Amino acid sequence: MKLTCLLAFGVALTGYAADSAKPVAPATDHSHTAAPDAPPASGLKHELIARVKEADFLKPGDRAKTVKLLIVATWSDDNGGMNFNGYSKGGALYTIPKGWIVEVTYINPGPVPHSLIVIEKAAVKKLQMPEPYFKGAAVPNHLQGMSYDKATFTFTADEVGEFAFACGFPTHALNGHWIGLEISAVAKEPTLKLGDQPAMKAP
Ligand SMILES: [Cu+2]
Repeated sequence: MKLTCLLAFGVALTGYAADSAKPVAPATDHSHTAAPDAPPASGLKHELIARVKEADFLKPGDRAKTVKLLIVATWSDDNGGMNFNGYSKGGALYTIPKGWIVEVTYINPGPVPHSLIVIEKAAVKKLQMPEPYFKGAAVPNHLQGMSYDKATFTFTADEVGEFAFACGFPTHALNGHWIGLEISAVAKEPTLKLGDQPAMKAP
């Protein structure tokens, strides 16, 4: 099992290295060479996201003006795994009314370290991440990232503007590992837009 994990880790790293040099998805179909009980080539720990569905990405909070977000790194192979909830380069967008409290759960089921931090949208082009824009709006050790793990953080969306949920691991945001966060003075409730789908509300 240990050997298998190391092998999967190596494959994922190789895939990532290739991806950062050339923006194409790494080959992930090694099923014909893998043992029947081997994890997929991307090395995901599926138990971390076993019961997660798209409807869990945005849920009502337990109190008024509170919302729960679930943001999963490496949800799909999109952008070589450098995606959140399956989207990269701002392809998904959370809209939160100003003043709401945002409770974020972050999961990385994969072996490649990622993290999550709220920054101004313009900062996704920076090589190094700034500090979180809102107080507390990042997972611990966001520059180091974490693999096979989850973390939570809460912040108050007390300023209107265009922001991003970005990966704080150096160079990842620059390579597209971010989705959008708009804090709105006019939105009445939180929504999530995934790609071209209509914006969805919390169920
Ligand atoms: Cu990342």
